[in-house]
Amino acid sequence: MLSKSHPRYESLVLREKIVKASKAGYLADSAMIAHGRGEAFDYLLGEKTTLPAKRAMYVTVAIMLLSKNPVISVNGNTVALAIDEVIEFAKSVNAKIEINLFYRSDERVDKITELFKNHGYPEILGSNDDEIEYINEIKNPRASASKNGIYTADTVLVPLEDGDRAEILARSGKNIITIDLNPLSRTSRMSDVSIVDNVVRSLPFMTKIAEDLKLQDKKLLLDIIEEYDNEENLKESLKLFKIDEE
Ligand code: PTJ
Repeated sequence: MLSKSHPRYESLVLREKIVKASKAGYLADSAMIAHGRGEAFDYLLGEKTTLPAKRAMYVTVAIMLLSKNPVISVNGNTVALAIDEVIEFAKSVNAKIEINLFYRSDERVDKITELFKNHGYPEILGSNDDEIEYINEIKNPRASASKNGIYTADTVLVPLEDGDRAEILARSGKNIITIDLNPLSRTSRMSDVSIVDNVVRSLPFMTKIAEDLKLQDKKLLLDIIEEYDNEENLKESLKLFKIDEE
């Protein structure tokens, strides 16, 4: 039993979620390593949502609200840490959710599909019953894409991954957005919008932004997108990492 008075309480709660999900059998074997990497970056960030992250989140919501077929891709870690937050955000911007695993196995996909059903979201894409296409250029199991989801999407949010998929999807003309605590990851560098923040903070934050932006004119959303420079924003994010006492 974790005590709320522990100074690292929130971080320990997240670790416990990862351990529980690992025991439930739907995480990748290396999921804890990926989590540890995220934890380290978050530590250096002061475990707070920064201004550049907030800016990227406004742009994300604007893009998703203007998209015809926005899709949120989820892997084992994202589900373990933030399944309800993903569902809430997807509903707020009218996006679909698709299971896409780097270490894909039918068993893991079934378990995650079941979990979404239990959390009131039976319409999950990328399940073993779904119509799956393959993106040729991607040479690993992330190539699988639901015909009605990532395959035909105009915008894809790919949280918590470091790989070549963002670059390949972006090249195919889709808007690619990531939530990654590591501003130096290949996915962060290759995405059109990179939110350098923890998925557990950014997803609920974006649900709130969506409530506001949904009521605004299309022109304002277009202006938010137009004014944004991801490279500049990533540089600003990087500067906020604390590597000394000052
Ligand atoms: O479920 P699967 O089979 O798709 O596998 C999922 C993992 C995460 C194991 C797989 O995608 C993987 O190995 O990922 P990487 O290459 O370790 O990349 C994970 C990225 O997510 C790293 O850049 C981390 O810094 C970042 N990260 C970790 N935890 C968080 C995070 N970013 C945001 N929020 C977090 N909580």
